[in-house]
Amino acid sequence: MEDTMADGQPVADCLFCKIVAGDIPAAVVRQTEDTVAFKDINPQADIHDLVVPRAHYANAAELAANAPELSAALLVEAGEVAKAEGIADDGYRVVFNTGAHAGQTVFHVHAHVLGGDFLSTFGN
Ligand code: IU
Repeated sequence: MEDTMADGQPVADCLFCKIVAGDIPAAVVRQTEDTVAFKDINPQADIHDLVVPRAHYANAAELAANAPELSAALLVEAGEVAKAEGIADDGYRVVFNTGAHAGQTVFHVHAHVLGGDFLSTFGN
């Protein structure tokens, strides 16, 4: 798993830090003081957005351990994104992949917000 200082400072070669800074374009859905939400470039559902804190933390556990208020803000914002996308009432999924075995490829914590139709469930 990627190791960082966990102080929230931008990381030079981090893709999502570059999107937050506006250096790489993204289809932004919503922004707050603390977070940016944008469309996933390789959607796995009808609606598939990513919600990232502006501050850099490698994964959800690192975020929660070092910035608990920001981790709460990220979850609140995932709900706001679902509302903005019109999927809040029918239901949606929030996923945090953590580490290689989970398939995490970008080591700046991000909530996947997935919905728009029935999603496969564990075991069926
Ligand atoms: P993961 O949980 O680290 O596997 O998710 C990373 C996501 O970032 C994945 O769904 C990619 O499609 C997505 N993504 C993106 O939206 N824009 C990019 O430029 C790149 C990846 I690279």
